[in-house]
Amino acid sequence: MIRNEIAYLSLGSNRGRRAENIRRAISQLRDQPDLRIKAISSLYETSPVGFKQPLYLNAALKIKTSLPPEKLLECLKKIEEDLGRHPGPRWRARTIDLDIIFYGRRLLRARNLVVPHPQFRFRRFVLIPLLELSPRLKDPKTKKPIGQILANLTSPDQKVRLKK
Ligand code: A4P
Ligand code: MG
Repeated sequence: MIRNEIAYLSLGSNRGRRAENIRRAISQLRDQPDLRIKAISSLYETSPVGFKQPLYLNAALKIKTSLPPEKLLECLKKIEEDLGRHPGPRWRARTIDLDIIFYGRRLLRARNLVVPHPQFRFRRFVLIPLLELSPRLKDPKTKKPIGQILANLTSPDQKVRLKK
């Protein structure tokens, strides 16, 4: 039996009914036997990072789980698959993205799973919801408080606003 670990997840959607997609992902996570949701951040509307695409809704979750990291990833991929496909072959775009940001204080570098998530330090859309959940949280790799990482970020083009 694995000891329960605290993990932080990032959720994002920019296709279809974005808030509904996030709500459904959370509801599916709630139904998982080996996982408990401890806290859910607000929803944030965020400008897309990377190529040009519609605005995202993003949120973060704090969970407690007995699933080892690779099983947690499998579980997230399954939920993405369940939610991400409209019927019909044309609409295969994923409507939900579920990423593992932290898994306890572990540093993982497998082919299919890197934790902490390699991009999170550059992403206001991840850092701001995380900070809302756990203001004192530290990056297990650099040991820096996430508030400090956010404060040092120079990316004014990354707009993140609370979704009412
Ligand atoms: N993978 C490795 N490490 C992880 C991890 N810590 N958590 C692997 C989750 N997955 C991880 O991911 C591709 C592969 O990454 C997975 O199969 C897994 O084995 P994916 O979710 O299938 O594809 P993706 O999301 O398109 O790729 P990636 O690299 O995860 O993209 P990102 O980094 O998630 O970026 N802008 C805003 N404002 N908000 C967003 O949410 N999201 C993206 C997607 C781009 N721009 C955005 C947002
Ligand atoms: Mg992803």
